[in-house]
Amino acid sequence: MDRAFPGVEKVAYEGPESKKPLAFKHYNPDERVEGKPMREHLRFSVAYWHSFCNGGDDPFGTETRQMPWADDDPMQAARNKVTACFELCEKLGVQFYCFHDRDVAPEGDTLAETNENLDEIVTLLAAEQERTGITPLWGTANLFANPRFMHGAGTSPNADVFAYAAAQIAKAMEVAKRLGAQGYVFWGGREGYKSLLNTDMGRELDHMARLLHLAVEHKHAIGFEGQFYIEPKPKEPTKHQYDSDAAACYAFLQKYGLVEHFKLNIESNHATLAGHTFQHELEYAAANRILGSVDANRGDLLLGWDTDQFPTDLYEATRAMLTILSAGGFTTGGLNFDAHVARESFEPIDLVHAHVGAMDAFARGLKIAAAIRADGALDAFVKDRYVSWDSGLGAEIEAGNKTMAELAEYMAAKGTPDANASGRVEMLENIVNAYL
Ligand code: XUL
Ligand code: CO
Repeated sequence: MDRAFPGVEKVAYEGPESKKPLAFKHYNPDERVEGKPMREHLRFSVAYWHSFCNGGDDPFGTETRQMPWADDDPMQAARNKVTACFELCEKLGVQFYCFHDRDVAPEGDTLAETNENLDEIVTLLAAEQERTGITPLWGTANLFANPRFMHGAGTSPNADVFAYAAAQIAKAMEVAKRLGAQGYVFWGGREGYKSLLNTDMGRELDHMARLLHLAVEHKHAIGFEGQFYIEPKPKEPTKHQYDSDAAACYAFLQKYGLVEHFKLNIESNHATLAGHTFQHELEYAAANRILGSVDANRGDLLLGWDTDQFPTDLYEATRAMLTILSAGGFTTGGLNFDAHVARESFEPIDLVHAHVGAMDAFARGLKIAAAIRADGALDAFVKDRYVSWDSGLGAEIEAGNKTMAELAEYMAAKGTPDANASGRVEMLENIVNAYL
């Protein structure tokens, strides 16, 4: 394979007036927003699996995508994907990529052969990283595609499958270390159940926690310094996934003494599958100081599955950036486009259009969120809404200085509480719209 995206130049920032499809209208990497260049706020990442492995098949039809990196020899295809990935990242000006072990190299007949395949490709990835300065935002292990994981990985009733998962994680973490990945994600692909009739839920949760504790120990043993994340998702492929949403993950991490070792990787489409908004999940993670990274994509609210579309909704991007900015922004995390092109968008250039639009949507969301924050209209309203807690009775309750009996006595003497103030929901929605 020569070039995967021939004829595509490096995508340039041309400003909001540009009509050129493959130009950024809003993403200007060096432009400073709240004192920091946009590239450092947004930390975009290309997802290896959707971009270079997923050919567009669905339950009703075969692959449609033209993939110049394809080859009958799976190792040659893997080598070609490396070239294609770095070509795409360079042309987009994206600094990061994310991958599962099995995205970058095919499985062999034995674990040893599989690891050899991986090592060969990781050497190529390292060379391309050296050439370009592009590095992994995070790595992960695919513990869901191979039939051996049909009952789960960490939650499998088969202890040997648990051991296989551990071996795979150990190797994937070593690869992440070698490539300088800033993080490592645990998405519990099949860590859940199809039927409770055959499931010992309590035991499965204990096993999952054991696997994560082993991962923490191994991380320290090999000196990998990346951040660990759990990626919540409520269903698909299992009927119920244990990491169903941010709150379930937080409860799990607390129960098993893992909170200090993990943050969350919040995915927009997973939030909506859980019956939450994307912003809800981000806020919940931020409120509990476990907001780590984001898989930026979009679902279709009329469909009940993980459609993983590229994110182009400005309102959604604005809301997300409001929460991310107020949480202090990303440190090790970033915006990974866990998204694939539509089955009918089958040409390589469609992948470039998709990323350019998504990057521009988040750049615009960032600028709009920063403008809203600069005026302080929303923040001032929220602060004022809780003013009764800033002094007097509220401050005493917050400080733990009042008993329930004292509050009963206080209210008995006062008779009725101070009047409520309006929540002004529509006024606030109008304020946000005024910036879009
Ligand atoms: C699946 C999903 C995964 C994780 C990484 O829905 O989002 O691709 O992001 O395993
Ligand atoms: Co994801």
